[in-house]
Amino acid sequence: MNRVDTRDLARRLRGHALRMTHRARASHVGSCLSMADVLAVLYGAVLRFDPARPDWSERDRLVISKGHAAAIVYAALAETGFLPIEELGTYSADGGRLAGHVTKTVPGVELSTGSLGHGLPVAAGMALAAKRADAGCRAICILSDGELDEGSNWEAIQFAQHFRLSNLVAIVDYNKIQSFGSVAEVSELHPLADKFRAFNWGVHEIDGHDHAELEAVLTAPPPLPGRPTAVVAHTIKGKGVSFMEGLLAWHYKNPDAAQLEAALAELEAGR
Ligand SMILES: Cc1ncc(C[n+]2csc(CCOP(=O)(O)OP(=O)(O)O)c2C)c(N)n1
Ligand SMILES: [Mg+2]
Repeated sequence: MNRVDTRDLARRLRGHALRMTHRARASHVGSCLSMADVLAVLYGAVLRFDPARPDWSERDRLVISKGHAAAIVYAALAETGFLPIEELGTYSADGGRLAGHVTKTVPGVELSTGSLGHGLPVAAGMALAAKRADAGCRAICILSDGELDEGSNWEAIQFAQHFRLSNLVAIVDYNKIQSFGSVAEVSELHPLADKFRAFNWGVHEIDGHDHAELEAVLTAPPPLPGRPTAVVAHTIKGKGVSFMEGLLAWHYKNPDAAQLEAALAELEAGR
């Protein structure tokens, strides 16, 4: 994998997600922008993959458990050579393969997701299989914070430490907002890092928009040797577009033409 400028990649991913949700009149643009930096660092500097061989047995397995953020996941796959960039114009369109939630028939996607709470259990199974095969690859799962309301996650968190899945990484996109309210209102998670620690996970707690921090923790050995790793990534829903940041409404709303233009101008100005 060639080293890329991850900030530039993140900016392109944000631009794609804005255009895609505008064109498709689709929801979840705030969810996409929240994880743009995490995805850019993963694909630009961390993951082991080969777009010419999506099924390469030694690839790292990236499971996107917050499958509603599909637009930016497809954007990342297009920017890294799994899909033609032009295909992003078919996002959520009839007859296309880029469905509104992450779908496994798209090259580079490991698991269809959208029903929250399934990604981490499957990623734990992938990590266990890789460990038993001595394959040397990792399973990395991106979860949303609201998704941790699902009990299946906590079963997987317990399972993963028991089987000493040191090749498993859970990245929590901790933007403090879910679909009908803040995390604090719906089901408070604080102190989230301590919860993982209590389950015998090693934990990094970082700014999920800081590329240097992201790259450092995602390339480091497990902080708790022999155990899985949680990256509690503090983020801002809608990050990168001033009038979307931290606002619940952009979980559902899509940008109209004027808002798209304003958002793209902000991204351009931020270069
Ligand atoms: C099992 C399940 N219940 C409900 C939903 C509907 N739903 C879609 S996104 C979402 C929550 C969004 O908030 P969060 O999980 O924090 O994700 P974010 O967009 O903030 O990253 C919900 C409840 C779902 N997709 N799956
Ligand atoms: Mg959230």
